[in-house]
Amino acid sequence: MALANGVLGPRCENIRVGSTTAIEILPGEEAQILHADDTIYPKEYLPFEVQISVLWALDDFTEENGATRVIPGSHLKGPHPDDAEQPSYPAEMPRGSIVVYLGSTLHGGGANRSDKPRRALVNTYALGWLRQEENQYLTLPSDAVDKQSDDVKRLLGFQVHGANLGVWPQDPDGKWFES
Ligand SMILES: O=C(O)CCC(=O)C(=O)O
Ligand SMILES: [Fe+2]
Repeated sequence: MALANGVLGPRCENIRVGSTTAIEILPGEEAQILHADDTIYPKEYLPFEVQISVLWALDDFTEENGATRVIPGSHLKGPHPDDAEQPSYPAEMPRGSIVVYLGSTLHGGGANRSDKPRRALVNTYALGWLRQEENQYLTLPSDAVDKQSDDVKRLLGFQVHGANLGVWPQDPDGKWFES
């Protein structure tokens, strides 16, 4: 959270979880196409980083089993077809580690040439004034949201941004009444 706030905090009042994904790459699967996760947003209007991704290894990540491949520095060049031809490197790491990449960094799951699945979780975090990749308000039943701490509710998007953006009566910070 400190990393996410450090990268995104200067451009918003609070940050949001964008998406929460579980990924299992099975033995024999080919490498994913190298891509930037922030292409869900119209980046031509946003000349700065708007999200970061945090990928948790649920198994040891090796080049053989499909460790996430990353092109270091690709966030500096912008979306150019040639960027995908730069060398990519596997984020080899023990289970329980994370790899963090900016929304515009080219990356992708590797090919799994081992005989076991390679599992991961990916959370993205985005500027608080952007629409979230996954619609948490429709995805999560309200009784499940009610059980969360105020900090988790805020992260899920149940929090106003500024004085008026996304007001709702049960906002943990009570902005409904101020707006
Ligand atoms: O599973 C991985 O290593 C990366 C997955 C990924 O980049 C994605 O699904 O956007
Ligand atoms: Fe990705």
